[in-house]
Amino acid sequence: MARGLLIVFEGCDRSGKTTQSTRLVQALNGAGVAAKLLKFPDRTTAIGTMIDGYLQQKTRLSDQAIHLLFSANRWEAMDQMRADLESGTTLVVDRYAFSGVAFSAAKKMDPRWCRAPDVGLAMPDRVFFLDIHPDDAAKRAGFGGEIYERREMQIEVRAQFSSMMDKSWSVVDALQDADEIHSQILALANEALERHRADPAPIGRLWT
Ligand code: FDM
Repeated sequence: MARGLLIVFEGCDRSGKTTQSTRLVQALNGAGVAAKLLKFPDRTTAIGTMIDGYLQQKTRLSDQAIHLLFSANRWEAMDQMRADLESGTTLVVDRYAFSGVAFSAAKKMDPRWCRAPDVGLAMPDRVFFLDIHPDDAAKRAGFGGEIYERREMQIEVRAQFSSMMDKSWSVVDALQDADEIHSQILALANEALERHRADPAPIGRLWT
């Protein structure tokens, strides 16, 4: 049996990642493809609780410490993720290490330092970047008051994401109708699954 694919959604706040990642998993499951939804940060773990306190501005942490906690939150999920992928389950992940680098680098941290703790994570097979200008995103629901929900920060984050794109990324215009976005992404995901079935490749290691 072919392993599952690791599919990642990235984008600025309120770009529709949660809606679209949920819909993709539902569509894949409906078509008989084993798929599971994950989200980073996973706020349900002990590390995730610390991250949640920081994001909600209840606790303070240095830029370096919070960056490493975000990375540790991915590493604590990695054994299960690899096991799921190896057993044929496709994982659809709402934010991943690219958010880790984009948000920290937007705070003027060294991008090379930011990448280091995530080196060797399971490599995404496809990244869907839901692209929206932060001014358009701001017209959606109001900012929730978390620490990074500021216009200047979001603009810098978007620029950081752009600098990380490679051929595994697809940029999707997030201003389109949600159904249209879903069908574009589903078509791209199905294409990736078909290519993988025809020519399976082992799970790669990120940034190695
Ligand atoms: N975020 C998310 C980071 O700064 N680093 C990371 O590694 C990850 C995964 O946390 F502002 C930021 C991005 C966002 C915040 O994300 C919480 P959600 O998707 O709103 O829960």
